[in-house]
Amino acid sequence: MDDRETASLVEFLAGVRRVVALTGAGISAESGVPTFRGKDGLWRQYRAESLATPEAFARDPALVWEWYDWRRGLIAPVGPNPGHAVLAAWEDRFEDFAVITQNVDGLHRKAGTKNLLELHGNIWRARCTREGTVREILTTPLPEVPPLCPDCGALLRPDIVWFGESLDPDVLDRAFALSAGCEALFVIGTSSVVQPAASLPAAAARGGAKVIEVNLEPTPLTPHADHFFPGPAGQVLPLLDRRLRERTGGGRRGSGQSNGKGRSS
Ligand code: BV8
Repeated sequence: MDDRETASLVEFLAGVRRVVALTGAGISAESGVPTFRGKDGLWRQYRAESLATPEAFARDPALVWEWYDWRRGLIAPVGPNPGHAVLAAWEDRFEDFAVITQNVDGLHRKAGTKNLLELHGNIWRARCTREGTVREILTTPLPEVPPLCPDCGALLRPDIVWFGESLDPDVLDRAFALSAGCEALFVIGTSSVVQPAASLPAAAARGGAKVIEVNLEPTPLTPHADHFFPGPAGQVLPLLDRRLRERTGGGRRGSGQSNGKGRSS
């Protein structure tokens, strides 16, 4: 990490209150959860369009459930990594901190993050296709595939947003409001191609926020980011956090030195 760049970012962060982190599959990679497009990306084995869509589920619900239960089996034994832990700790570091995630693995909540928006749902929840009731199902492997609603016997579906499906409008509105109102937006471990999530950094930049990207490699967002930290999130975030604690002596910050918006006057 470029030391001067880190120092100037830490100096800036020492004076801000409202910070948001947008995360993707990359923040869970060091926990052992496969990413979508990385070399162990799920898409290589299974074409997303063939499984993560309402059409695929209508065509063959058992196949789609087998795929999700396979992913649940991968996620169940793993835990959050230092990247998740830093973001959980930043809820106490910054006056107003939130995590917006594209991940359905539930690891941010497991790390202790409370102020969390799950844009694309959660793999540990299922929804009744007739009544719409949502329930948590933690057992994996699933006792029956496809699982049926214990109340009405109808098919259950993963409580996940599939391609071609709209996100929960309330969750989406809050994600855009948080992004547009923050002073700093961290964009961590995402390929920044899936919409509408990939439009959140632009909303933050329009609101005057600094956009800080952490990724193993450049993405379509990199040319537009104020800072790009190349490396694994589970190493870059603890380093940034340590520098911030050294600068601020550990306590909660946000003495309002900056003009309340990302770019100091
Ligand atoms: C919608 C749940 C209304 C499922 C997911 C505009 C233009 C073009 C297309 C569209 C558009 N608007 C809508 C679309 C269609 C589509 C879309 O965006 N398609 C893409 C492919 C172009 N969007 C939708 O369908 C959305 N719905 O818009 O509805 C509508 C509908 C149709 C048309 C118009 C409007 C719904 C999108 C949500 C779909 N559901 N997930 C499931 O999980 O099974 S998306 C899924 O893919 C993930 O949730 C995530 O969002 C995305 C994967 O992206 P990443 O998380 O970034 O993961 P990826 O593997 O790609 O990248 C990992 C990155 O991490 C890499 O950069 C890698 O370098 C880095 N990395 C790896 N290790 C580390 C690391 N970084 C740091 N540290 C490490 N250790």
